[in-house]
Amino acid sequence: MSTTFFDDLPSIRFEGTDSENDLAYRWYDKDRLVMGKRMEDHLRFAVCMWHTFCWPGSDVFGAGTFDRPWHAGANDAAAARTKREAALAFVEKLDLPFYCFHDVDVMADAETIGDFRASFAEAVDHLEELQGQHGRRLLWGTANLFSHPRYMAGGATNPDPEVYAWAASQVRDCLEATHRLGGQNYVLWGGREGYETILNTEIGTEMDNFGRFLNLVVDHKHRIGFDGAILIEPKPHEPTKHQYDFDTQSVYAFLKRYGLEDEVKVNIEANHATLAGHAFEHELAMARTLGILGSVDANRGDPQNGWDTDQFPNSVEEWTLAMLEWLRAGGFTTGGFNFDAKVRRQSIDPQDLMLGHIGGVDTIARGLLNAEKLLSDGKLEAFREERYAGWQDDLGQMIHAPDTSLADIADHAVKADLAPQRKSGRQEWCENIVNRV
Ligand code: XLS
Ligand code: CA
Ligand code: CA
Repeated sequence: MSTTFFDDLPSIRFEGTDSENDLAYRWYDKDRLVMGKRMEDHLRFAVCMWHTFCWPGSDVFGAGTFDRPWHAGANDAAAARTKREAALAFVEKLDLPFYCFHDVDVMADAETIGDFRASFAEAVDHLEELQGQHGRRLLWGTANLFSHPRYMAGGATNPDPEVYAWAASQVRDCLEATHRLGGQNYVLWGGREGYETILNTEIGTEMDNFGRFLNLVVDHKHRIGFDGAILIEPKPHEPTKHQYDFDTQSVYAFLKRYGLEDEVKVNIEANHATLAGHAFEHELAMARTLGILGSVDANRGDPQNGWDTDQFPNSVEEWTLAMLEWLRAGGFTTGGFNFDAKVRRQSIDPQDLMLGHIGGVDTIARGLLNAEKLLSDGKLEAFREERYAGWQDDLGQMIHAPDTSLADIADHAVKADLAPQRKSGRQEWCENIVNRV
């Protein structure tokens, strides 16, 4: 086996809450049964390529701060190979089952369409080997349709059909590679599928082109026999001012309009939920209710910064509420929790990458255990049921009967001289129940 950048780091294992070892899991005990299922099978954790191995620690004011050998020179074939080797070895050391990538994360830079395809194909051959060698699997793949200057006005919503066609080539290859590598999902985050100013934008044309693109992707998925899920990742803005995939509810409206509501689900990111002005658990609850919860990008924003800081999850409280919604949804089928998160740019040691993941893994595992307690204790569920019980009674049934009119309901209210009694919503009691775990 070749030597990789992370050779000096230990393998991470569960040691329990009494452990003094920083490089160990305290809560994530992969074989522990939670509601009849192993923790590892519940949580299906993934490490992302882009933040953890590609991002050099740069920001808009400064250059990269990390010393990674594959960043020393150009991103050529040799550098890309070293990076892939390091990445898969790292995921194995963390003992997490999955990883995720964009096409450009795993390959050498290439300008022409022919070189791009060749470089990506080489990367995919190598990844197939590495997956076997390290016993890791692909949670999802995605094509990057936002970094290259050609995509400055988007991929599927670009005013230029030639850019659209370039995007089609990338997505075809990346979808086929995801299928070949045993990927469980294929993600489309519409990074630049939005616009900056209405003065130069035809919203109708852009949305129809985007709808057409998605239909073509779904059609191709069926043609090649890929049985993973196609997922849209909502985000309200950044980089564009207005994005067509703002949040779960607007994505659902989009899917309905283009006839895709049974074909496409969502990949919900915690930080994108909060950027949209929602609680993370709201987005999960909405996706559950609409039947489109696919997968989750696990991270957090910063309560004082209004942008996508992509930090590692560290709030057990936030993740308890999230995991409650997630368990109510029945958990994942093809999805998983992907750490779309980056250590801060002053966290320059390789070990910091491990500490970030360990913290995120334990936060989510602990949230899961708390949510299990809340569900088995049953107080919240029973209270919710009781709050809506009237809908099972005669009036609730009558309101929903297909031949009932608005006048029928109104007449009932008048005839029965209805005087509804107010009942407490008991929010503080609910919050106290959560805090007890
Ligand atoms: C950016 C997104 C991106 C997607 C994959 O904000 O989170 O990383 O997850 O393209
Ligand atoms: Ca994401
Ligand atoms: Ca993000």
